Amino acid sequence: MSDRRLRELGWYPELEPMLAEGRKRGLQAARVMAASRTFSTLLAGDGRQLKSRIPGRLHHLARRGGLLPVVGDWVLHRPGRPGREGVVDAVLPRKSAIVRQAPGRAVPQVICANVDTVLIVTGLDQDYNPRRIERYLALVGGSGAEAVVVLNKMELCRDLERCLNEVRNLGCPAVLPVSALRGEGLDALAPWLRKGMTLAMLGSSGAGKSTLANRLLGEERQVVGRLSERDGKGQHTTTQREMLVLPGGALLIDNPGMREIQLLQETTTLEEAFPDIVELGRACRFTDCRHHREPDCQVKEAVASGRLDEVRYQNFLKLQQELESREKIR
Ligand SMILES: Nc1nc2c(ncn2[C@@H]2O[C@H](COP(=O)(O)OP(=O)(O)OP(=O)(O)O)[C@@H](O)[C@H]2O)c(=O)[nH]1
Ligand SMILES: [Mg+2]
Ligand SMILES: [Zn+2]
Repeated sequence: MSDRRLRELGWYPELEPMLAEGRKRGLQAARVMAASRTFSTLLAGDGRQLKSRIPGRLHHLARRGGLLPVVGDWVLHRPGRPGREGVVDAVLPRKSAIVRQAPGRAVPQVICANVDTVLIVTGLDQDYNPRRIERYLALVGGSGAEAVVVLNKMELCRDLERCLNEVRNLGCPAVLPVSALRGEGLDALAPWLRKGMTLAMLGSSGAGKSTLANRLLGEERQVVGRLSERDGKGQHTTTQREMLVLPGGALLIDNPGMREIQLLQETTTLEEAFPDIVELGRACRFTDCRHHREPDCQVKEAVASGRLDEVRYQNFLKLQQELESREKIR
């Protein structure tokens, strides 16, 4: 039987037979708190953090559809001798997986696993965009996790009722206004923060995910970034995905801010994703302008004059290129 301590880290009974088999071979179960291509930081049932190597065998299997550890995974590992790192032996089946579209890659990428609840964190400043929230809801919809929309920076919102209604109309029953900075509204998160529950925060850079993590931790552990003075966006302060253990025993994954392009579904068209650019492009000299190297391009003109965000334009070019290469493959 697995002990209570594993359950407190989010263990689920379906994995029990695999652990029993693994124990016969001297393997132990642990949860991935941080992951790179070569190493995982594991949290063991006794609360210890261990460094464990990803052997070539797992990379080899991954090329044929096997799993490589991501944050939130349960793994079987062989502990190292005292003071030495161990080795990850196997990644156990996932009960949920948060997947994003990686730019320039055909296969969607799993960013974290075994999450019970995704907190879709949006700032009620320039970040607020119901259409983007809708895309996050679609992404979480297929993951096996429950979605909760956290409307952060509530003290900056002039018409909170309107925003709340707008987001509730997207079909998500749980919409919570909070101020991570001031520590307001956080009690409403309690039902999702019980011991052994796993949460992951998704949202754009600057939405306040790490600020919220620090609030829930009760200490300034995660680095918080400033917003750019030019466009009020975040600066991708968090770069490492990491699982944190909250004082009440819930596990919280702080993610780096997502870029617009990583939210796009397989079926997305350029027109759906970038209606503003399509609109600007109506005035280009060539009707089939790709807004890249063509002369008299109104889209490039809008970037040059600051009316169109440079990063958004770059994302447009990336998606255009990606869609064209998909066409070629077909
Ligand atoms: N006014 C206000 N500002 C906030 C609030 N929460 C966070 N911020 C500010 O928003 C900025 C970005 O916060 P972060 O917590 O670093 O944002 P993040 O989502 O972790 O961003 P990345 O790590 O880049 O993805 C900081 O200047 C925070 O002080 C809030 O409730 N109200
Ligand atoms: Mg952050
Ligand atoms: Zn153009």
